[in-house]
Amino acid sequence: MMLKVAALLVILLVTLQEADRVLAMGLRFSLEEKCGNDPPIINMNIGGEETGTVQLAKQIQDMFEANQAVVILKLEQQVKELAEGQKDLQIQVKNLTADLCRTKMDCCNKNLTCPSGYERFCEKPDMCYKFATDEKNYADAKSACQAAGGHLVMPKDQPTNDLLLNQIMARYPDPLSWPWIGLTDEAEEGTWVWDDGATLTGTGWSNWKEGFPRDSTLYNCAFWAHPYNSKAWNNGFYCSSECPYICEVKAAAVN
Ligand SMILES: [Ca+2]
Repeated sequence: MMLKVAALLVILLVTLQEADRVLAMGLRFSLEEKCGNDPPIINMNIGGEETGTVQLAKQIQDMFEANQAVVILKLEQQVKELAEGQKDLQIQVKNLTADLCRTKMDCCNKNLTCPSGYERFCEKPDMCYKFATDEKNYADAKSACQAAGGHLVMPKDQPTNDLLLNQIMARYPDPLSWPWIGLTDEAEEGTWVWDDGATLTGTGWSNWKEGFPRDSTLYNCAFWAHPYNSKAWNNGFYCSSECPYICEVKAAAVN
C-alpha cells in the first residue's frame, strides 16, 4: 500500500513539472517592431517568475516609450535639417542682394548727373526725368521741359514705358491726374510726331489705349491715362487743358 502511494506521488510530481515547463514555453513569445531604417527590436517574454499580465503591460509600456523616443529623435533631426535649410536660403538671399546692389551700382555709377528737380533711374541711367505736378496746357508744359534743355517725355519703347508707368502710380496718386507726354498731331492731323521731331510710325512701337487716338482736329495732344484707369496713351483732352506733365533730358557728365 505504501509503495503504491509513493509511486503515485512521484508520477504526480513529474506531471506537474512537465505541465509547468509546457505552460512556460506556450506563454513565451517575442515581438519585433520595425520603425524606419533603424528599427528598435523589442522582445517580450511571458512566463517564468512574473505573471503574464504584469509583464505584458510592462513590455507594452517599454514599447510605447521606445517609439516615443524614436519619434522625438526624428522630429529633432527634421528641425535641425530645416534650420540648416533656412540658413542656406538666407545666405542665398544675401548673395543675390549683394549681386543686385553691385549691378545697380555698376549701372548707375557712370559719373552722370541730372538738372535740379530731375531724377535718374538704373533701368535707364542715361536719362533724367521730372514728374511735374503743377498743371499746364500742352504748349506751356512743352516750354517748361525745354527750359531745362529737354523735351516732354518720349516713351518710345516698352522698357521705358514700363519704367515710367511704375513711377506714375506713386507720383500722381490722383486717379484723374493724367500727365502730358511729348506726342502730338497738331502739325498734320493723323501724323503723330514726338517732341524731338521723330514720327511715331518711325518708332515702330506705340501704346495707345484701345480705340485711340481719336481722329479729330479737336484732339491733338497725347497724355498718359492714369494706371488706375488705363496704362495706355490717350488723346481725349483738348491741348488747352491743364494737366501735369513729365519732362526728360539726357544726363550730363560730371565735370
Ligand atoms: Ca488729332
